[in-house]
Amino acid sequence: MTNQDPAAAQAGFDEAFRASVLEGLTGAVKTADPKHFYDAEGSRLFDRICTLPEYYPTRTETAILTRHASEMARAIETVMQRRGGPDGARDMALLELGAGSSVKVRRLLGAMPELRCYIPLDISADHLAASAALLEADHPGLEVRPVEGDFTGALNLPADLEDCPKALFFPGSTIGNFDPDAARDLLARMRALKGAGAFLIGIDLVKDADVLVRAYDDAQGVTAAFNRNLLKRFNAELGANFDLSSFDHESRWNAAESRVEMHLVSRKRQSVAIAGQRIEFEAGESIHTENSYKYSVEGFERLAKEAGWHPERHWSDPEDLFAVHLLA
Ligand code: AVI
Repeated sequence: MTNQDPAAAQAGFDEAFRASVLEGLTGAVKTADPKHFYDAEGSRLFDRICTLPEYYPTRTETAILTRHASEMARAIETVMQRRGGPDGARDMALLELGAGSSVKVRRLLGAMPELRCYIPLDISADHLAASAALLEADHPGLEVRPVEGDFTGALNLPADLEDCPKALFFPGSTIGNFDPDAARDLLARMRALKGAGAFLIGIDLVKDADVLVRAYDDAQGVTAAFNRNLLKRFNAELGANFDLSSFDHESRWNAAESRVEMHLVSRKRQSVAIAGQRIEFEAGESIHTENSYKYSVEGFERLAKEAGWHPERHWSDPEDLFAVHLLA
């Protein structure tokens, strides 16, 4: 990756974004980093995806958390006590990775009236400030300590929170967007985090291929708009000239890799300008924009063990669509 391209800087392009996008589009297989989905418009579209009838993960995980919140809270406390004695549970903070607007954690907080500190960590400061104030209003006695940060890098927690016992919460099956090696690394980094004792994490389960494909290709076309929004960003922020209507959104189940893939498939042979370069597309050639890995309960437990965690137990829904695991 280049550090600074004076021409790009002059053109007003964000250098890191430009370098990442060009690296993806000029590889042997064209790819885009899924983290580029989430500009303001992409985040708005993702919120809509979470309410779609075909996109079962959000409502299923929320139902699991609602139904088993008390059991989960007691199990977390037991793990924390086992690790740190009575203080381990009494002084613990709940740290949520990628908290967004802290909707799902409300189910847990309701079952943890003794909890003194909740640390929502998110890249977006906007989300954090607004929801922190609301949470404190709804949970008197709970200190909410928002931290702006990216869980794929160093967490940079404030000094007074570095050593305290921590239960981690990572809902949404977001870890499914990492390939298994990167997912294992992330789990291992969390295992090594000072004070980390328990980890409650949502994981989407392997299921019927049709259900999976439709979850990423809904009838209203919201996921297609979410996918094409990448090209919109490239046009607006990197001076590209993608014709959005000449790329089809596709959702594919890759059984060998146990993942749903999202692609943008070029309808024709075409040449696109972007950030001073030209990218050539064959008809039918795709930009591979996202992977969403799906795990069996045993498969995820294996990964967690490889990362140094002990799978304590898990909760799922009656249809076995989704699982929430507690690791210790
Ligand atoms: C954020 N992540 C867990 C979503 C998923 O299901 O992989 C992203 C998403 N992409 C399309 N629909 C949802």
